[in-house]
Amino acid sequence: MLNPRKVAIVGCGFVGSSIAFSLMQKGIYSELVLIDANAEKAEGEALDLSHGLPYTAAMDIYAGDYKDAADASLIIITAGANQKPGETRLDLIGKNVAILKSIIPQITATDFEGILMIVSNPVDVLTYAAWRISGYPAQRVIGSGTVLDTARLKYHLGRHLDVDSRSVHAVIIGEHGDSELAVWSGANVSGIELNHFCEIRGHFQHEESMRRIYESVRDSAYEIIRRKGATYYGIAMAVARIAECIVKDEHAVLPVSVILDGEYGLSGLALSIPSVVGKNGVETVLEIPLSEKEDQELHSSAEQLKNVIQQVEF
Ligand code: 6V0
Repeated sequence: MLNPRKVAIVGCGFVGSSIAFSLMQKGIYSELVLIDANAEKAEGEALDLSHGLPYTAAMDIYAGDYKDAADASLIIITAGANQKPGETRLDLIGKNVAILKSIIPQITATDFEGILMIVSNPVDVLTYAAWRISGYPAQRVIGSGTVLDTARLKYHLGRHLDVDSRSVHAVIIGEHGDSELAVWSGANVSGIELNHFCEIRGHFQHEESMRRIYESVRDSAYEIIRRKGATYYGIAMAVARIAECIVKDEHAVLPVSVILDGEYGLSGLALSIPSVVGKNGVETVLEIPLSEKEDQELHSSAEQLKNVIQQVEF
């Protein structure tokens, strides 16, 4: 029987342990299982996190194996190699598909009925691979997608306009990677069209500002990895937000990576698209209005991912 308040994380490196910390702060779960090929690492993280419990909500945190995760409502996979300075996300594909092939059969061998969330990179390709390997219905397999990139976009726009980033409505879609795109045509601040809001706040160089902001978002991971070797806090917050939507059955719209089945005329891949997310995973993939240029960019992003997927053996 599925326990809605139980979550498991596979891979307890920088990203997995930061997600665990972030989930623990949210107080939305009563049980957290940590799984890692390096069992001692998972045990160490579980101990360290547990010592903070007197200052958060009560829950059980322990290192375990796939049998312990069988009744979780969500399994988050962060296992795998991360980008080294100069590497793109797509460079990780061979290593990380092989890791997924070792992990997923151990999950499907149990009677796990929950949602599988992929965070390891390249996240869109691995989400598609996880769907193919698991045989689960598409709505139960999601990737963290561009939820992080969208937060980065809102953050930069918020700074640019000196407004709370939570009042900014804008989204990054496509690949979580170099071919992602910002949907400027629909961007607004509390309903005020973006360029108009920029002018209200004294900014008139729209094209130049949008180009600079987009590039900062797209290149964020490279900039962080160059300075500190890995990125983990932002993604941890993004994953915790997705997990919260699932636990609370929020039906919130988030740009998660989803398996496409004809939306935007695309299929045979996973891509980050705003979707309604609730306790059953992806409820509806939304076909949001795009300008002609954005539509072309989305299709070009999809084309690049499909070329990569064609080279992967499932
Ligand atoms: P890390 O710190 O090297 O941790 C990886 C962990 O995975 C280690 O503890 C390994 O022992 C464990 N591991 C490896 N193979 C297995 C296996 N077969 N079963 C169980 N555990 C295993 O890497 P880090 O945590 O920095 O990154 C993890 C992944 O997240 C990488 O692929 C990153 O590229 C990816 N990221 C994804 C982001 C996103 O937005 N989707 C953001 C940041 C990083």
